[in-house]
Amino acid sequence: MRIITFGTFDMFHVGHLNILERARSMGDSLVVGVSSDALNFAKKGRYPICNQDDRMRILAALACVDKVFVEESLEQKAEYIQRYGADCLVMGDDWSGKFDHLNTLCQVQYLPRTPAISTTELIEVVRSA
Ligand code: C2G
Repeated sequence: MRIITFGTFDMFHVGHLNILERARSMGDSLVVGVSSDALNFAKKGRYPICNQDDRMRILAALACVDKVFVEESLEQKAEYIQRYGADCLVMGDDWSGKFDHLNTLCQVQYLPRTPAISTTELIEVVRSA
């Protein structure tokens, strides 16, 4: 079973590692769509701290990740699922319900987020240090 997931994975932290390891353990391979810098700018009005090439290199180096690609648009998930032959889409539960319409193409599973850590909180902690 091939699993697919998506994310920015900026300032990579243990919450990111947890969801990727859990996603990988649900199947035989894990493909990760990494949100492009441009997509982040469009979505959040700022660029990620780490650029997309570095974010992709970090993900590609993980034992639990088999393949990475650039996610250019949030609306292209159906196309990516088909292109990479994914059987299951895994996302954190901050996205709960948002991708249910894709369950005609593959299973859709939401996993609980790791509490008390996020890129936003890391930025705040560093800023106020
Ligand atoms: N995550 C988690 N626990 C945390 C923080 C993040 O499980 N404490 C999960 C998120 O739920 C998500 C993944 O890690 O599934 C990546 O998180 P982000 O980089 O914040 O992803 P996001 O910017 O939400 O981009 O197409 C969807 C987007 O690309 C998702």
